[in-house]
Amino acid sequence: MDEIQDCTRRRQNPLNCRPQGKAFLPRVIGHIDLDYFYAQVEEVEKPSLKGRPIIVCVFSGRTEDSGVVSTANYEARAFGVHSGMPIAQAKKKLEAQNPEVIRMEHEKYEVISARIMEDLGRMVDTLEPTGIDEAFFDITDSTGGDYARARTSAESIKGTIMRNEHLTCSIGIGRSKVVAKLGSDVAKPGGLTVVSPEATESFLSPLDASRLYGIGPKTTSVLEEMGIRTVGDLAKADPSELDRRFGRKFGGYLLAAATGSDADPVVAGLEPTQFSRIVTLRRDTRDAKEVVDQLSEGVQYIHGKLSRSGKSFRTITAIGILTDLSTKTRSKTFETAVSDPSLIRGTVPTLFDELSRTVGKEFRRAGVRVSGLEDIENQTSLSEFLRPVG
Ligand code: DCP
Ligand code: CA
Ligand code: CA
Repeated sequence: MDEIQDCTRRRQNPLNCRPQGKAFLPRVIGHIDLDYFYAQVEEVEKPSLKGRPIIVCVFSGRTEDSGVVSTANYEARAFGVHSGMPIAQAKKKLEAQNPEVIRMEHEKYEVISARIMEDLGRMVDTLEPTGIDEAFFDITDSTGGDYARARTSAESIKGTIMRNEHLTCSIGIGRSKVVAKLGSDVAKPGGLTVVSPEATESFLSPLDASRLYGIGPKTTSVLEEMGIRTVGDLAKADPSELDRRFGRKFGGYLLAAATGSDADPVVAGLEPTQFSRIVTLRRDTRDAKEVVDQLSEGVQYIHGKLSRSGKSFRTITAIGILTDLSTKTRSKTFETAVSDPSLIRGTVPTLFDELSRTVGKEFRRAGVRVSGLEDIENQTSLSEFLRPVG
């Protein structure tokens, strides 16, 4: 707990500490990002692909190969393929490699993302998802500001995602969002970077300033004009000169970012757009009734979530994760948002009946999701809708 005492002693710099009583806890902020996400999901679904170059593509449909690469695994990246590259160009680079070309299925990655965010939400104090495969989190309270405990937490997060989804991720831990984000960047793929408060300066200073969050090519070239190349150079820059060149707000941010003292808090995720629950079945089965029975508590949980949040929903989805780890879903969407939770209990068995008839394998895990959430006010619930007026 030396860090806390130290932080308390350095009362002059409470920026990256959180007051707790008379002391300050060093903030412990994390950033997690899944590795080559869409492509890794495809590998998990079909392990025989592992080791081969994979490109996940969005086909525009105009000609056979028109469209762009959504992402590629590291085997494909080794040949210069990257996100956003035209498919034809990527295929050319991989001509001699026999690449696996896969059509992007957004829904599939969404389901997995939602499951991971749910697991994460239970393991951290505050979770702020920032994209389909990444999030900031705060574990200051649960670790007591102790960076050794933070390492253990991060390892257990990685372990949970590996156990539940067979996916690797990269995590950075530090005293600010900027440090945490850089930490996960340098850890990529598959690593963990823990930057304790004392190590912040030596971690940041050799890195290129262009790697700081929010610094694009334009800012980089102005910084270069000023003779600033590394984060260390930026930390030593004249604050008034930075203000003059970039304005007070961004100038101030640059200096804070470069010293790892940006104070931006982790803010709990935006309004939920869905509620879901997934369970691992007691045994692999294709029997829809058996699956639905084991989901009873999950459905109860979603009922509770809906009524506490005052939300209505439009879509109910049955999710089946099969023994080969592929994810299959079947949904029902109502014409108007509905708020009667008993509709879930009524609909889920039918959806699983259909699902078990169409999939050729047994279910290993199963779940239910309601999505298309809207605030209940101004909504007509289906039961109201069906009730004769007057
Ligand atoms: N994505 C996309 N188009 C882009 C960039 C990304 O469709 N131009 C999708 C596919 C990615 C996912 O978003 O798998 C996450 O994006 P990341 O930038 O985190 O990239 P990856 O996860 O693919 O790779 P990395 O290991 O570098 O994080
Ligand atoms: Ca990623
Ligand atoms: Ca990402």
